[in-house]
Amino acid sequence: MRDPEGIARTLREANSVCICSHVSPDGDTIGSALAMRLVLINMGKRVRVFCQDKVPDSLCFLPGADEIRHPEENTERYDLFLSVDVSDEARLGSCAALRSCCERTAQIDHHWTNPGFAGVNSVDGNASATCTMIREQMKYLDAPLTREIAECLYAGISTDTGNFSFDCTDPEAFRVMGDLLEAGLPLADLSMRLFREKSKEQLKLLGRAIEKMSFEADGRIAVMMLNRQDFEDCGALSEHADTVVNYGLETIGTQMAVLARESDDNRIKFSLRARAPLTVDDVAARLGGGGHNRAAGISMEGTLKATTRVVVRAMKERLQKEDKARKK
Ligand SMILES: [Mn+2]
Repeated sequence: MRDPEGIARTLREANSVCICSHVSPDGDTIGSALAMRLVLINMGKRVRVFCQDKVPDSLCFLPGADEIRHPEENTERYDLFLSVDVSDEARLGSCAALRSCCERTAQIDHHWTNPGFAGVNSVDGNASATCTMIREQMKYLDAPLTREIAECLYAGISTDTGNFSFDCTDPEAFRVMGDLLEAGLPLADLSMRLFREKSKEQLKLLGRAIEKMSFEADGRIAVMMLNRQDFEDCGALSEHADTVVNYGLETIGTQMAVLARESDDNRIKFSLRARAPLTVDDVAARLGGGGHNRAAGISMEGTLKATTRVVVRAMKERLQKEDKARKK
């Protein structure tokens, strides 16, 4: 349940706040943390933001990103521990230890599965992003929306809604966007940075993967493979291939896509995608992986070709199951 009043009261009572983001941070948890940081600084509080893992390069331009600290660097005490966009305690990672340096705990989050692990909880599984909840929270704090805060909130809302294209994109997301634009959000510049820009290494690798793309099951499955030589030739790292699989799924006629890449630990890493109503989390789970309905991953031992054959076979079986279900 949402509790913006409870959170507002708790924040007002605190003179110092320790804000925490989740492990493997994304735009929503970083945007929420940095927006709250600015809101609380403007209210005269002492604030520090923590995250166990490094902020992704694509988010480093956000105001205050260079102020984010690793939890082990902390030497201070705080009145309040506030986690944002953290669905459960495990997602705090090593930030969990910071709670012993704080008097009270609170959280703002939008995951259905959140068990309400803080002292004061504002949780709403219907919110498209934690950042939309932060915008509402600001109203309860009478906090002015500055251009810098708008940039942070935009990063969260735009990434969690897939740049306003996922099913979770709701009227509230657009209402908040109206506020952000009024506050001077440089939309064209930021959307370029967040959704279009790629490094030369990323683009070269993408070219390589698309050139080698093949199709199975009459074009319904797109298969992409990147071996160690491809990464070397492009001067690229494994993370540069993170969004490559989406291009497979964007091919007309495909319903599933897989990217197989040789990783440094001698394992083969698979990224799976599906269009609705097909799912890939079940395919991944069968082979020891996991993930979401339409975006899942697997890590396997073996050669690139042999393991890819195994994964593609499982994907074909998933397609056949869907075909049978539809005939009924
Ligand atoms: Mn989120």
